[in-house]
Amino acid sequence: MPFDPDAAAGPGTGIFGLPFTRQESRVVLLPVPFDATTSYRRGTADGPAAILEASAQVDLFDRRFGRVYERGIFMEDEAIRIRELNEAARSAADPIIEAAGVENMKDQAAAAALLAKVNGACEAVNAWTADMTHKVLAEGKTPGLIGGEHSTPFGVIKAVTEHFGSVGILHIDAHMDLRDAFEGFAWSHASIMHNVLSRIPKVDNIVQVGIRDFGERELGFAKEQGDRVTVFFDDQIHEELLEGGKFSELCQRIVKELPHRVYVSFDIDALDPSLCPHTGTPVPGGLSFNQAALLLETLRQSGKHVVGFDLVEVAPGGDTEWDANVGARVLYKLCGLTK
Ligand SMILES: [Mn+2]
Repeated sequence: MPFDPDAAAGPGTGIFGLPFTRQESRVVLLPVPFDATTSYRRGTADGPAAILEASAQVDLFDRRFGRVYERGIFMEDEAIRIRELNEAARSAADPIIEAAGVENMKDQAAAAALLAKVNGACEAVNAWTADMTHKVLAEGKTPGLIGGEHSTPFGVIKAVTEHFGSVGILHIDAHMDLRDAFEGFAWSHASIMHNVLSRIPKVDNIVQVGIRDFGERELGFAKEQGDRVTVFFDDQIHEELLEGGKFSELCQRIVKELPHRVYVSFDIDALDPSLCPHTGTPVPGGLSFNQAALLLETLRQSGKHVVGFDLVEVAPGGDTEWDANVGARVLYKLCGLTK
């Protein structure tokens, strides 16, 4: 039977109910079920599976993005290796998180051994995602990572810079994620952009949007980076809008800060927490779904080349599939940014 984009998703079909093989697809999604450094509330390791399930409900024609599915979108199976790394890293991380950081632990030798285990697991995840991304890029396809916590896309960002050269990052998040390690974890979810800025010189700049929860040291680090970090704070955005500013103009200003090649890192907690109630570190305020959609569409219309993306921190919870439902719809628009 020919594929009918308006029909209900059939059993055994792929992400968004699509029939495509990897070979037929221009977008390849990598699920990374890893959440070992999440300090407040875990659960994002189950994000990819929940998004896959909820994605069957997404209508394939998007009024803004059109026939996104025509690119072919394929989601890889979860790698058992990542689940194993997560289990090992979680049990090593637990006593550290309980003590609120490695420096508060009584037995410092034991603490150092646990920390080495967690950091080692994170490095293995980074190596795996970089390797997988290089394979996707070598086939001329676009990679999209589905987390998992926000530590997971480091390898993808590294690989896209190795493949394409310099890129800018559109970082949509409630948090700056600029901590120099958090609770001792070098690869913490709260440190992803610190690691990107300090370890990947080919990242030209990061443009952060939706930021509303950060430490003073993070702010200092952002300032030290000069032009390399531009922050559109959530309260500033909303103040401007309350005073009659236009969100469409704001989107233009945001996108203008980015170079031609762009990587998009979308932390679901950038959105209003009513749209992601079970995410790891929810914060009041945030972007509405339509604001996020308009920002992504502005990027698409700019003609810039989106070389890859991630969607992280989506966590299913309770007896509702709401978080994954929202996540799947954001994911579809992210796929719509690609060539
Ligand atoms: Mn984040």
